[in-house]
Amino acid sequence: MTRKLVPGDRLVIASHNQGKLREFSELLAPYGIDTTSAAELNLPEPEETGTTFVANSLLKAFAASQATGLPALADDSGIEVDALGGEPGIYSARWAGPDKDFNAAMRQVYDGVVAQGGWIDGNRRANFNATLVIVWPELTAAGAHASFEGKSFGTLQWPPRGDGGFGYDPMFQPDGADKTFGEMRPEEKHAHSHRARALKLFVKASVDGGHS
Ligand code: ITT
Repeated sequence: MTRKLVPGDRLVIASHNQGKLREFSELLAPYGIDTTSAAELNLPEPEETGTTFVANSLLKAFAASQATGLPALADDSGIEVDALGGEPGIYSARWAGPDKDFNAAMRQVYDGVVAQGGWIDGNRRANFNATLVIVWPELTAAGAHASFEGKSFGTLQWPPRGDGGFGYDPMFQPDGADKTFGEMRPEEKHAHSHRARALKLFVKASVDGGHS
């Protein structure tokens, strides 16, 4: 059995990250879905004990769905730096520490790359990953959840540029662009972003009228 959201259906976005929530509301606006969020509902933040994007995303979606009885969509995401063997990856939020200091986290990425042989072209490749999981509370077993992955490949920049977006945006320039995500307007970022790509797959599979 498959399930699709129709206009007016309620969906909880299982996130407390205001940057992600802003992007989801922009990207879902055309479909008339009534969205709320884990942050707005004051749901507890589950501990991210998984070792993969999909495991952590499932854990967040499941917790929000259990707490609300609503379909829940979670996003586990991060930046994977080639020269760092894919780190920080699923630990991207944790590199910013309890104060969510992304200037310090970006500096840690920069220092790590420098330590791996220098801030040279071949060392600066990276990609963002977003893995979305939808949990349908009323479905069981096979149909109860599904995952969708989007990636954006590009080059790390130093110093960081722009004050738009969130997280690591000012130090990432997607391929085919001459601006960092931090310098882009929201719709420019969506044209290149991992989250918009994953959401497009979600919409196609799970939103009525989302196939076009
Ligand atoms: P939730 O779990 O509540 O959704 P979180 O910030 O803890 O919020 P994650 O565990 O998925 O989310 O961590 C992902 C981190 O990766 C996030 O905090 C950002 O720093 C970074 N990140 C993900 N997508 C990004 C994007 O589009 N631009 C910049 N940084 C991004």
